[in-house]
Amino acid sequence: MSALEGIRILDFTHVQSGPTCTQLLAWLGADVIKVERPGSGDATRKQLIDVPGADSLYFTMLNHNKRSIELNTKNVAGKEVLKRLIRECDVLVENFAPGALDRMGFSWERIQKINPKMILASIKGFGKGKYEDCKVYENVAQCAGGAASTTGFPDGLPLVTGAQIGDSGTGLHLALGITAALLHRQRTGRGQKVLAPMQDGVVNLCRVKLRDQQRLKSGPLKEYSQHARGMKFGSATPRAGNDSGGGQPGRILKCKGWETDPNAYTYFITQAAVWGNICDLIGRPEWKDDPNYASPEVRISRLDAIFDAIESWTQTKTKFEVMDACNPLNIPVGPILSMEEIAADEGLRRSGTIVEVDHPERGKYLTVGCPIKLSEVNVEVKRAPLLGEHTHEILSQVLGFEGEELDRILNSGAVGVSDHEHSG
Ligand code: CAO
Repeated sequence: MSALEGIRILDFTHVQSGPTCTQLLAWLGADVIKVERPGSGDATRKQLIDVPGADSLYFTMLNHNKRSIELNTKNVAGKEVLKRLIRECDVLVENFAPGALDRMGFSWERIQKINPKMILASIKGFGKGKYEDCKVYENVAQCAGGAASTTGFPDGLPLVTGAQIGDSGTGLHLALGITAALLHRQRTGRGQKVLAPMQDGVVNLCRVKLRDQQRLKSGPLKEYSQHARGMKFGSATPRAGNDSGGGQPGRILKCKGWETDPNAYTYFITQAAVWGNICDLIGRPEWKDDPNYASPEVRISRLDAIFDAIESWTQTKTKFEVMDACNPLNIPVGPILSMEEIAADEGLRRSGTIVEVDHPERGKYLTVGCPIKLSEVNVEVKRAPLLGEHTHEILSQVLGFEGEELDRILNSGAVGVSDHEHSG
């Protein structure tokens, strides 16, 4: 039995942030019904197209295990269908621009009247306050959440990261909020509103940088490369390059082949507990007892020299050879893996985190499966639905429309019934 079996989600999400949340819930067994505008659906279906005529990877990789209904929720009959969906579902998830649900005629008060146990879960760019009406995309959230100001090199521009911490990160936060609200409802019988603002989610993920902001009052941040290089700290947490964010200094170092391979690098952490092993490995056993190198406190001002010496050693090995040599000695290192290498990674394929899915329009494609592993739940990744693939099925089986009533809805112009409806 799936963890969330029996939970029905009215999925009003689009683009990336909301769909990552409902995809997680679908993987964990919820019945996710994605409501899409007739004719076009989620805008990402036709964004970054790689196979003409087929739904994009952008869409298919964010909407697995869901059903799709095409419904114009601004049409009278469409609103009637939406009302029935609200009655039949446990959770309504949305990430529209602020106010869109109210403009559609479905305020929180009205939703509660239709279904008093409903959980209304929303992603917005900002929480309550000055910016609450703003539309927000991934990189805006990364900038407004403090991530960009602390990412990059000290002498360079602020940088956004490839990890989608604004969108997918907030989707994760919302999924946790929803499961908590479901548990709460089980005990109290009451629904509630759950809000995950993207700025707040990014701030949560940047917690160590706010830690450093406060530490600045007590003097320079000694673990930052700036300190050893004699650079002055300003009033805000600076960009730290590839310095480790914790108390164990780390850097990205060149490996064999770096001249031609942009990813021939390793992350190397000089964890204090294994300092002796590092010295032996790189051919500097004398550093173990040298008072200039023997303790973390004295090493901090010599990090450039230390990492130069380690790099002289890593450059003689491939990033995987570095891993093989360091792991038995408990030295924490990590190869810089390219997406090409991730796609081919046997371990990730075995664990179901990288999976191949078959799609009627695009054929086989790779996607990221459920990254959370439950010992009692087996997640099968099913392809994303075609637009309106389940309109008829949802109207009749979930909402109980039949006969003339079903015909009336089907002919009202409020729903789209796709050609693919019965293609499975
Ligand atoms: N039937 C009829 N109308 C529908 C509909 C349906 N099935 N589904 C959506 N609509 C309507 C909405 O009601 C809204 O209409 P109004 O503007 O008249 O109220 C309209 O479509 C557009 O919704 P939107 O404003 O949310 O979409 P947008 O493309 O203009 O903005 C985005 C996109 C992402 C910037 C905005 O939704 C947003 O800020 N969301 C919250 C933050 C967020 O999740 N951002 C991450 C996105 S991923 O990077």
